[in-house]
Amino acid sequence: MTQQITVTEHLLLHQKQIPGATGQFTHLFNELVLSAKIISREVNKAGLVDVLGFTGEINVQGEEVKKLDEYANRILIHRMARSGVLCAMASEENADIIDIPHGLPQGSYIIIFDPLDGSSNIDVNVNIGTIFSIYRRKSKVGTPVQSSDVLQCCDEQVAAGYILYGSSTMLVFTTGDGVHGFTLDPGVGEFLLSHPNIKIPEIGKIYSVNEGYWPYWSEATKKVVNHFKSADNVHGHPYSLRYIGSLVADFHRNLIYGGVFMYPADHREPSKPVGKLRLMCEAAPMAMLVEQAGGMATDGTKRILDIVPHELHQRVPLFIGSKHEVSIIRDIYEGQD
Ligand code: AHM
Ligand code: MG
Repeated sequence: MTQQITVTEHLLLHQKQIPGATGQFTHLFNELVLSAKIISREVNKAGLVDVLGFTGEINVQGEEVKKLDEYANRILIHRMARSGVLCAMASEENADIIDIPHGLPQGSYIIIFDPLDGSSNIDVNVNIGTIFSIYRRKSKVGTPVQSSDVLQCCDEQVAAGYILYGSSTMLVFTTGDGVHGFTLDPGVGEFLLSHPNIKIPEIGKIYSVNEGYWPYWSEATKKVVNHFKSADNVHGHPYSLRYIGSLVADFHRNLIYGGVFMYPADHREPSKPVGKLRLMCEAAPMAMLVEQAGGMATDGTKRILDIVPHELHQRVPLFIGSKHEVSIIRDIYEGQD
């Protein structure tokens, strides 16, 4: 650890610099951090569930055993609803906007999350993560929340980040003043500042994409991927391919080492090409992070943060990472129009 500073201390120090700050945001974040610790504890014992024979529909307490992603979703909804500073939530796991239950105090923030992204990796002990995105409502406090409060332009995010459940648990986030990484010290149960002011290298050496979908890609997408596979690029040799299939882990590696993550639109559905990743709970928060770290995020041609969502679970192609690689991708797609 470079400094023994906790995430709460970091926020309090930062908050002092914001005129008119009320402490609501710090409160929201404290609830998020506690949820992350609870989810991390459960993720860490996921393998033991089999060993100890707790699988199946009913556990020894007679309770239904929930899948880990459902558990993470429940924890987040339960804790965040009681933070007293939110007016609405949305989750990748829930079709609609989640209202704050009647009778609980409310505030002006909105949180959108993917409770456990990459959850198909849980059974094989591969890294997974929680992704979050925070907005402030536009309509008047005390009036019913409008869908336009949730479907705001992605550039209106006030904070975004993820928790990576890996060899250690890390919280990486931005409130618009750079990207900071905190590592959970299990001995003291605190996230400690381990990666202050993360900057993504301007030029990377890694490309990350599920190349198995090659037959479903457009000619432009094949050209993009060929650029990184060939020797005809800035390095004079092919890039390394690294793909975990877990966005948080793939993104985190490229953030630190430099490189580009791609999830292009494809023609798996014959109707029209579509990306897989969700704009609001996956692409937008990662886009805010990468820009704050000095990188770029586009849907091929358009900046992700310039997109105004028209629905909660909208999907989008995603190209995100170091400036050099994302610019090359944009130039290739723009040249194909
Ligand atoms: P999920 O939200 O259902 O977990 O799916 C999102 C995940 C991302 O973590 C990852 O980048 C992507 O799906 C991998 O998809 P694929 O298996 O098609 O490569
Ligand atoms: Mg997801």
